[in-house]
Amino acid sequence: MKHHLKNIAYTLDQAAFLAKSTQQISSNQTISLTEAYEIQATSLENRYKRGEKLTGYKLGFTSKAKMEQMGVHDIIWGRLTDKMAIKQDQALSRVAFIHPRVEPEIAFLIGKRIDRAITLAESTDYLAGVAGALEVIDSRYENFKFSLEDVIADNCSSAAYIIGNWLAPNTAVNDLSITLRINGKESQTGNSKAILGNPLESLVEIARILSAQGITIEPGMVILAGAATSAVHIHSRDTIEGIFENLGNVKLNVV
Ligand code: OOG
Ligand code: MG
Repeated sequence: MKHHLKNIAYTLDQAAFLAKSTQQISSNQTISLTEAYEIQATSLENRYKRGEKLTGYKLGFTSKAKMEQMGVHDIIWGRLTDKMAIKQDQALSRVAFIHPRVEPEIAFLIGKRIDRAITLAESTDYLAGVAGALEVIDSRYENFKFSLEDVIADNCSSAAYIIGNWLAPNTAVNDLSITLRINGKESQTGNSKAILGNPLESLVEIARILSAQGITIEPGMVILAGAATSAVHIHSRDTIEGIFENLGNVKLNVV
């Protein structure tokens, strides 16, 4: 790997580790999409060296609301680790992040190894569960501003996630209303069909993208389908609730 790409990977990892923002890559150099994903993979190596384990994958910009909020119009994918996983009843520490935002997500628990492209019809055969979830994103770039390549290199702003109770794999996930409530007040509302027309399409997409690169999705891994609504800034002492029709609620307290 080219030396300058390795340096960017290290800089982004340190920005996340120290919760200190860094300059956009695109403000002074051009990188390709392939290089952006190479930076992401290399940056994650630093986390693995600190003992973190890969727990799954997330998709980004799978809904119009997200694309329009961030001005990026292509599907992206990133990696999740066990350090990002927050257990139910565990609080989120505001100071561990730069300028965190929260968004409601649909989560899939993989039950059967995926090593090829799959169809929508067979997608649920690969699941062990489905759940409502909250994702905390925290761009490592100043002012949360980035190009498509920037955000991919930055592991798609992945920062933390919390998953509600897992339900049976055949539980309906499409056409469900989703509400994000902050401190008891409705902040965002959406519908899960805003995610590629059906959140299960996110599973189809990630299977297609990763299998083409020889990356397998293993049983026990989590897939986040991408938010159906805009993301909202988090402050200390916030109480955040994701309310998912058919899937239940997910609560997160910020300290
Ligand atoms: C990038 C991550 C996008 C989603 O659900 O669309 C994402 C960002 O908005 O900073 O997680
Ligand atoms: Mg997301």
